[in-house]
Parts: sequence; C-alpha cells; structure tokens
Amino acid sequence: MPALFCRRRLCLHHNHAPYTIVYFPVPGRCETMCMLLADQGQIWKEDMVSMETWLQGSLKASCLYPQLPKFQDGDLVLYQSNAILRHLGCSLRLHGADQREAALVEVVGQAFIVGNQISFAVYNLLDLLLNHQVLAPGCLDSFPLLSAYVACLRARTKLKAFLASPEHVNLPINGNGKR
Ligand SMILES: N[C@@H](CCC(=O)N[C@@H](CS)C(=O)NCC(=O)O)C(=O)O
Repeated sequence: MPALFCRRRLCLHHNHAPYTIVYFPVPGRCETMCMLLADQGQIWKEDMVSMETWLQGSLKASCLYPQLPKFQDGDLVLYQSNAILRHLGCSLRLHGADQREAALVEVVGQAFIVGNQISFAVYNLLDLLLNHQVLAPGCLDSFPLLSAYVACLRARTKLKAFLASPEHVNLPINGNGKR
C-alpha cells in the first residue's frame, strides 16, 4: 500500500504527486501545509534542499523571493508559506462553508475551528501548539481546552500517522535541532 505522504525525493512512486514542496530538511514553515495535506489524505512530494546545495546560490537566485519554501501544484508555482496554505485551503475546500465562515477563518487565521468543519487555520494553530510543547514541555498543562484541542486533532487517523512517521519524528523543528 503506498504511503500517503513522502518526505524524500527517493519515493519514486510519488513522482506523479500533484504537489511538490521544495524546502530544507526541517518541518519549519512547511509543517502546517504538510499536516493539512496528510490529514486531508493528499499525496505530495518533497524535494529536500541541503544547506550545501542552497549555499551554491542558483536555487536561491531562482526563487521569487530568495527563500524557501517553494510549492508546485501542477504548473502553478507558489512562494510564501501562508499564501501556499491559503491556496490549499481554497482548493481543498478548507476555507469555511460559506463566505461568512471564510471571512471568519481569515480573521482567526491561527485559531479555532470556525463553524462545524475543519479549516486551514486549524493546522496553523496546531503547529504552533505542538512546537510550544516541544520547546516548553508542560506549557499547556494549565490550559485544558487547548490540551484537549491538540489531543483531539492529533488523534485524527491520517494526521496521527503522519506525525508518528519516522520521516517526521526524526526531523528537528528547525535549525535549533529540537524535536
Ligand atoms: N515569509 C516566508 C519566509 C520564508 C523563510 O524565512 N525561509 C527561510 C527558511 S524558514 C529561508 O529560506 N532561509 C534561507 C535564506 O534566507 O537564505 C514564508 O513564510 O514562506
């Protein structure tokens, strides 16, 4: 059974994945979009860029702004992690049930579920809270609602599998080496 996600360019059977993420070998600014994609049962490919390759300069020079992530959806190439997240939110219908909810999702941006369905903003807040739990273990202990929020989302089948996958577990949050 093919994996739902792929962290390495070595996963040849994902050559036809509709999405490609080009980024460094850390979750960093791609974690939210990866959680969203995994939770929504999407397949994607990741091209991980080593610091050595990046410092050669040609990829950096080719980027719209000289930074990663770079995201490809077919022939659409996007930069800026929040723009990528919104694109996925719109194309996968995670942007609220109607115009009113869509506006509220934009307002909360990084807060709770709006209405009865999950939105892209949910993954943003989850990423923030998960990173806090790594950097300051126990920081949510006095906040039962937030703790329950994290636990509830982490228990979603596809998201749980993604978060537990070795490719994910072994990545440090970012250059600080923590995970
Ligand atoms: N606003 C951008 C920021 C992107 C960014 O800060 N990228 C960093 C890695 S997280 C980067 O490419 N650093 C390498 C460099 O600036 O040379 C986004 O959210 O996508």
